[in-house]
Amino acid sequence: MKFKIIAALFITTLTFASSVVNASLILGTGTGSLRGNDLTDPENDGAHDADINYNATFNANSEPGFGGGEYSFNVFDNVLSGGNGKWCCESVGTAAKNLNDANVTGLWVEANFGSTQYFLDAFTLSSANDVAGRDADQWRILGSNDGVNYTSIYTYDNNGLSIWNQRFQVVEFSVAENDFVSTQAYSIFRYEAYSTVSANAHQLGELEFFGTQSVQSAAQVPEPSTLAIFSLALLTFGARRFKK
Ligand SMILES: [Ca+2]
Ligand SMILES: [Ca+2]
Ligand SMILES: [Ca+2]
Ligand SMILES: [Ca+2]
Repeated sequence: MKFKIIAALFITTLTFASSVVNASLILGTGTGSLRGNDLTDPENDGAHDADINYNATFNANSEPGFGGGEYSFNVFDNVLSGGNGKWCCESVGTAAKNLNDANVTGLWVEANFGSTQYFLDAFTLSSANDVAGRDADQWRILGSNDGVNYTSIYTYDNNGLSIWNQRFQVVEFSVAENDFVSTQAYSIFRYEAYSTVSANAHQLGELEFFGTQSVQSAAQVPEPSTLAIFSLALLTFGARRFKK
C-alpha cells in the first residue's frame, strides 16, 4: 500500500516535471485570441495581403511575401484564416533533426527592426487550418543583431508532437511565465522550423513578437531636443563669426 502511494507520487512528480519543460499558455482560438499590437505592427493596421503599414522589414528563405500562394509573411498579417492568412506548404521533412548540430537548417521567416534592439518578453505562435500533421514539432525562436550570427532564445524539440491541440489556436510563451529568459537585446527575431509532425508540408498561422526596447538602441537615436540645442549653438556660433 505504502509502495503504491510512493509510486503514485513519483509518477505525479514526473508528469508535472515533463509538463513544465515546454510550458506555454493557450490564449484561445481564432484571430480574436491573438494578443495583437505586436512589435511588427504596434498599430495593428498592416494590410492583409501586402507589405503596407508594418513596422519591420521581413525576410524568409521560403516564399518571402504577403499574400501570394500562402507566402511566409502571412504569419505577420494579424489574421488567422485559411488561404493567405497562413504560411504553407514547403516541406522540411518529418524526421527528427539533431538540433545540437550547428549546421542544422530549416524553413525560416524573420522580422528585422533595423537599429532598434528589443529584449524579447513574449511571443505567440498560432496553428493554421490544415491537418495537424503539418504543424512543426521542432522549431526555434532565434535572435540576431547582424543577420549572420543567430542565437537561440527558445527551442521546441518534441518530434511527433506539436504545441497545439486545436486549429487556429494561439499559444503564448513568455519571460513572465518562465518559459524562457531574455538576457540579450536583438534587432532581428527569427522563427525557424526543422521538422513537422507527420505531413511533408509545413504550416504556421501567425507569429507575434513582444519586447522591451533596449536603452542602448534608444540612445542611438538623437532626441529632437538635443538636435535643436545643437542647431541653436551652431547658429549662435555662425552669427558671432559673421559679426566679425
Ligand atoms: Ca503599423
Ligand atoms: Ca501582428
Ligand atoms: Ca496570419
Ligand atoms: Ca517530425
